[in-house]
Amino acid sequence: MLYPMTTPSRALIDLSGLWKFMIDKEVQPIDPKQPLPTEDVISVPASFNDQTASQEIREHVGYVWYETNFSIARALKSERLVLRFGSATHEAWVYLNGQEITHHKGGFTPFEVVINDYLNDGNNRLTVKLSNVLDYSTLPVGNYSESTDEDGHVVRHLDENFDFFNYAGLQRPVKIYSTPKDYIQDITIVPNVDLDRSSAEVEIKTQISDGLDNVKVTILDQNGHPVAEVSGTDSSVTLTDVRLWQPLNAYLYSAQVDGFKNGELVDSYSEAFGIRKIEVRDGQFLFNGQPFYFKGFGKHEDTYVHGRGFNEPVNVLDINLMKDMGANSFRTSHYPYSEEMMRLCDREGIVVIDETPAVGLMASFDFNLSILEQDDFEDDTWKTMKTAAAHKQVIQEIIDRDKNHACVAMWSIANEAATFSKGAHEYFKPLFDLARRLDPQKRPCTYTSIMMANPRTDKCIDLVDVIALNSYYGWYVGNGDLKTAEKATRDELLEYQAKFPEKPIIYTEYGADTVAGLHSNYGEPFSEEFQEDYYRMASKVFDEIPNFVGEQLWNFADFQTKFGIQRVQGNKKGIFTRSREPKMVVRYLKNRWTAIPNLGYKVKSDTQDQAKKLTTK
Ligand code: BDP
Repeated sequence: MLYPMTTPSRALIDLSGLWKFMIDKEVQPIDPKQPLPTEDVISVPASFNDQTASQEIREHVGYVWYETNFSIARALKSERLVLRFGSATHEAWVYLNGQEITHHKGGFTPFEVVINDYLNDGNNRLTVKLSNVLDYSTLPVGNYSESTDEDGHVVRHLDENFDFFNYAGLQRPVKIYSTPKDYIQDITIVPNVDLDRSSAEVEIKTQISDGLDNVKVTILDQNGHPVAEVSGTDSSVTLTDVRLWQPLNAYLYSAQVDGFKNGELVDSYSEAFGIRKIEVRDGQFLFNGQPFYFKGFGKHEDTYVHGRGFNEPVNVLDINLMKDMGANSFRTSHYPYSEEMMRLCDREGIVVIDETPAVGLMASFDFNLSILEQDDFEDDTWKTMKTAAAHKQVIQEIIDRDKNHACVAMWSIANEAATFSKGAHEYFKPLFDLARRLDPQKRPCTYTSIMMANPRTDKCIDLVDVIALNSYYGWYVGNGDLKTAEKATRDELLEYQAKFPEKPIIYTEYGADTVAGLHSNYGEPFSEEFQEDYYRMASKVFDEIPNFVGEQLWNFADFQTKFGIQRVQGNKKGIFTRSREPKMVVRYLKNRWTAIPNLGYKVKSDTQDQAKKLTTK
């Protein structure tokens, strides 16, 4: 799916700004044929939750309504006009001038609809009804129930089956873009790199509407100089002396695609891409032939006031803070992030593990590992969850959206699912197959596993290319006891390595809640001293394990969660506060990470030869 942008043949109208807003109390029906019966406003894009002083709005479960008005410049009227939502969380019904024009379920991926047939000459009223309900059929997963109040009205209850606040609303940009009537529908780019020759065969597939009869593709280097040209909707071009897209050293080419009709140029679109090769081999994650070491974070889209809403200055700051610390990567825990963030990472050379919103796929929580170790252990998860259809949809949508991004190095199919329970393999196998089939760049796939799933209990490790572990020894298991944690961490990693020697291992979560400003002479849990001791302990073990190729800690910053006795205004495992002030541990990690090279930190002998060849070029 193409990102909406202006080109010589396309215009863009941004509908950001103040929209009318109301929660639906479900007392009186709301008629989308009429203007919304409210004068209250909310800012778009952003979550609605933290923009008012009302607890009722903040914690509302059910439906909310948005409305804005726009008109279309006369010059654009003859064009094909597409209304596009960066996301609408979690389910949307869209009405234009009172008519329902589209519906989309899933709160973290874009969708669009052609609006020409519904437009008025003058003012147009765009109304959106949203639901923030999550249940056992949605991703993320929510524990949902209903009751009735004393007046007989339905009261909806949602207990999130995950550890982040259920922010919702029109959280990403809403835009209208124009294309000519005959237009370029999609572009797929696959670079096949020959590292020895410093060349690449770049495949470019273009989907076009029926009216176009020819396509010309010009490849431009990062300075905009043409380096190759080819025509046809299914073309391939060989580039020599290529500049590789490397972690923290990005280089972007672009494919300028021109669509023709009877020899006349009709539509143009320019898609950026990087040339890089990703392989998983012999317990290593190779980036352009060299062993890559992930240094970075699990994150959230979470900031004050914006909630989960698009906040570009904070995105820029976060990437700058990462680079300053010597970090090179993050995971889009626990849902696809905004397209703008992916485009930023393409430019900055930040490596992204791109995660679906599959979080909460676990019916029970129990650290009694001896029960789990029984071969036929089964909890209720795979009988209760009805998420397979939603899961397929999000895999399709995330790959469709992000397939060309150079920054995306791996797909994460789920976070902390009940992979230790009978039924998990049957559930996940088709999803991994689907992702592998759909991804034109055939990136590695993984899921991040919960501690209850270990080398003995996890039933799905055969499905992953990289073992990605969320581990909390010293925090949730043996809180405060770093000596025991060190041994447990080492033993577990060695066991994984021995059992699956060909699969590289990374940590996708490890961390300790830390209250900024809380200090302790005794390094007690929750203090900044404990957080630093905890990370020092983990780092020591990581460096001992040859197949351990990456540390993504939990979390980049403190973030908002649902209420809970373990959460004081949210999760405090950030190494930065929610407003991005550093906790003490940042200095330690900066020293560690700036000393660890992005490529070649843990080199095995055969890749050493390959690496030498490359560096002597
Ligand atoms: C893991 C989850 C993550 C939580 C984290 C924690 O993947 O979403 O926020 O633990 O408890 O279970 O801090």
